[in-house]
Amino acid sequence: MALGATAAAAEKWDLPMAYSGSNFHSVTGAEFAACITSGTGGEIEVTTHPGGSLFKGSDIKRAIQTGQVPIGERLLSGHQNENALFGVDSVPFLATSFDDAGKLWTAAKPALEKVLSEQNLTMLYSVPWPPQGLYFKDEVNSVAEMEGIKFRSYNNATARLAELTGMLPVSIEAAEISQAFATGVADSMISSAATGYDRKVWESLGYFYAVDAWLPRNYMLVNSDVWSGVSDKNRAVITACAATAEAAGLQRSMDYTNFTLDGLREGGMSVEKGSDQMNADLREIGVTMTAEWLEAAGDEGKAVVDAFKAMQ
Ligand code: PCA
Repeated sequence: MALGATAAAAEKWDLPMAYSGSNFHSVTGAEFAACITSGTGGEIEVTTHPGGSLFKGSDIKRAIQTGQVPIGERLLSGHQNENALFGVDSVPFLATSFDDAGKLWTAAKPALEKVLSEQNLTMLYSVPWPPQGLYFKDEVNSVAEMEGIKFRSYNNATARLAELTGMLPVSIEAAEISQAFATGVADSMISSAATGYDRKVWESLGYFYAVDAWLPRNYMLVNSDVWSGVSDKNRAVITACAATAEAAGLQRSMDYTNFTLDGLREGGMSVEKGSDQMNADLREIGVTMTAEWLEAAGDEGKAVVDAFKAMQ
C-alpha cells in the first residue's frame, strides 16, 4: 500500500530557464527546484533546464501558459507588447539602484499579479539583474557616435533604445551572444556586467559603460491550473522555497555586480561610467521612453509609478 501511494503521488515538473547554468539566476532556480523536491518529500520533483535547452527565453512564458510545462523562469519585459506593465522594470532611469528596483517591484507587484492571473499564470518569486550598462566593441563617447552600430536587444525597451540612438537592433537570446559578437552579427548591447561576464564577451568587445539604466527582473511563474491542483501542504512548501529563492537571488545579484565588473576588467575590457555627454544624451532618451511607457501603460502604469515615487 505504501508503495502504491508513493507511486501515485510523484509528479515531475520540468522547469525551463533561458540563461546558462552558471548564471546566478539559474543557480538560484536550481536551489529552488531542490528545495521543492526535498520539501515535498519527492511528491513534486522539479528538474531545471537552463541555457534555453528546453524552451528558449522568448518561448518560455507561452509554454507555461499553455501547460506545455508547469513552471518556468522568464524575463517578463520581453513581453511588453502584450501588456506595457510587463516592461515596468525596463523604463530607462526610473529605478537605477537595487534599493529603488526593490521599491518599484513592491509598487508594481499587485498590478503585475493581476495581469498574470488573467493569463493563467501565478508568480512565485522575482529577482533583479544587476544594473544595465552599455557594451561596445570600440570606444563611444556620445549617442551621435552610436549611429549605425549593430545592437543586440533582449526586450522591447532595448530595441526601442537602439532605434532612438540610431543603432540597428537585432534580437538575440543571451545564450547566443558570444557567437553573435564573435561573428559580427552585433557589436554592442545593453546588459548587466553579469551577462557579459557569463558569456566572456571580452573575447569580442572592448568597452563597458556602467550607465545604470535599469534593473530588469526574471520571474518564476507557475501555470495557475497546475498551482490550484497542488495540495495545501505542498503549496506552503513551494511558497517558502520561493521566499528563500527571492532573498538568495537578490543577494547574489548584488554580490555579483562588483565581482563581474572586476571580471570584465580582468578579461581586458575598459570599464568606466561613460562620458558626461553620453550620459546626458541617454537621459534625454530616457525621458522620451518614460513618456512612451506611461502613455502605453495608462492609469495603471501611472498608479504604479506614483506609488513607487511615494516610497522614495
Ligand atoms: N542579462 C539578460 C537580461 C538582462 C541582463 O542583465 C540578457 O542580457 O539577456
